[in-house]
Amino acid sequence: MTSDEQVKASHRNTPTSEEFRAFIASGWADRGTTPVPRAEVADHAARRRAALSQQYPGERLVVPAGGLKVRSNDTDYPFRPHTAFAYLTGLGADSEPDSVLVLDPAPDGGHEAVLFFRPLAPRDSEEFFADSRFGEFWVGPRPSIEDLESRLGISARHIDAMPDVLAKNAGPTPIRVVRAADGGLAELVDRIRAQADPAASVPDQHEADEALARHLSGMRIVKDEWEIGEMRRAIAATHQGFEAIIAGLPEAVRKGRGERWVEGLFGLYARHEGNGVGYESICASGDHANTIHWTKNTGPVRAGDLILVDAGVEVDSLYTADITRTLPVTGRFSAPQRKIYEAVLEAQQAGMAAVKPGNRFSDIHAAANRVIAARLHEWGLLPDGVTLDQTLDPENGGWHRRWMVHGTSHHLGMDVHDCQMLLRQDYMDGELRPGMILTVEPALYFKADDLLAPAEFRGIGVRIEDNVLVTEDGYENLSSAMPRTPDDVEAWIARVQSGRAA
Ligand SMILES: [Mn+2]
Repeated sequence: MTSDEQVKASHRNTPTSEEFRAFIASGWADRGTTPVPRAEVADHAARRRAALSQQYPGERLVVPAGGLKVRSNDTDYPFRPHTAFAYLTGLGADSEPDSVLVLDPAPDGGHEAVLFFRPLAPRDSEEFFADSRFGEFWVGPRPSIEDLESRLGISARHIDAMPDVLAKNAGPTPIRVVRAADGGLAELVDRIRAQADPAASVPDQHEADEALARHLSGMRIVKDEWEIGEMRRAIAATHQGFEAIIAGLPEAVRKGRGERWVEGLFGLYARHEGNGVGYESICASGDHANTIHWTKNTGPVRAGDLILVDAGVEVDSLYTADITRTLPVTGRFSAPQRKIYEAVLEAQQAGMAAVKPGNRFSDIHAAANRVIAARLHEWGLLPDGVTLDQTLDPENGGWHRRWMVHGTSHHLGMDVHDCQMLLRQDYMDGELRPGMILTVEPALYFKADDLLAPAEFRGIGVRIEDNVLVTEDGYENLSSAMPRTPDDVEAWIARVQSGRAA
């Protein structure tokens, strides 16, 4: 409900006459009355709201979409709703900024869900033609209240009615709000709570808000069949984007500033196939691969180097893939590149083998890391006298981490780092369950200026990342269609660049 304030230029204010306003409001065809069909996601979202309702009997829950964020003056960043809002409403990329989902406790138990938003303005309003942020002339028609109700199977109301609904019986009715989604709305809820009970502890209220956000984050940890389908679509689109990159590698080398060319190729597919990229693409050629989150992508793509691409398409429902391939720019791995690549691949296989119900999330990292540490030990890179067991000692070891500092896995879904708010006991130490989707992404990084690395390794960074579904008896690698072994990667590049079909 609280988009950033825009800086409007006073020199653009144009006075309008009553005559003009009547004229511009008239002479348009009827909007039509065909009901919007119910979305497939509506039933899933209803089930999610019902599960949430059970958890918080008698409490009013406020889940905002968030507002527009100003990029400069009167232009905004593209809008993306808060994930909890999208999960509970089924609205994805097409969400309206400033919408708010309220679960209001019903007198007979349970909750009534109401979606507050700014519906389509009538044509005789100033907004219709004069509001560059929300007006139909400027950004197109928004849905009407009836449109959203029939599409989502949820009651909808004008956003202006929301403050009174939030304040109703605010004394006896505890209210929780997802604060991170919309700071302005969180402040409004704070004021309502303070008015209803000035003696109540604000830190306790904020802790209750936090607990709601954590619960919402954790609710998404096991994906249903519909969500798994969305993930498959995101991964298939990502696969296409990677093939576009492979096809474009020779041109990326030729053009200079090739990392940006690669980023652009992927972005084209991400926008065409989905809502966009699920996170800023990492297009890291040569030594840039050793910067874990290299998103500047300003460098050249050079023949003979590897290019590490970590990218994912976010589909319109906001589920995103997160895949990394490290590709030889000219189609063939050199001997040192292959040696490092094979160690990382072996670690990834070990990590994936640990993906099964009953194992803990952290077992994946432990399995992959054991391989990474073993190879570094075997190559003589750990300090003299440090054994494999010593470096793997969680308290006093860790020498191998110089070449692999990050975790091997994270949950993946509507957020690229999904379920991020969970506590350690439910995330790192949590048991793997069927329906979870996570990444397995070990790596080895040898910086160009790393004097402890063999000269032939310097400037080589390799990461391999796949998206894995926990099944009843193990895992399914959802991105297995994208080649991973060095031979398969070489054959993949040759096939795509020759224009042959798979
Ligand atoms: Mn990742």
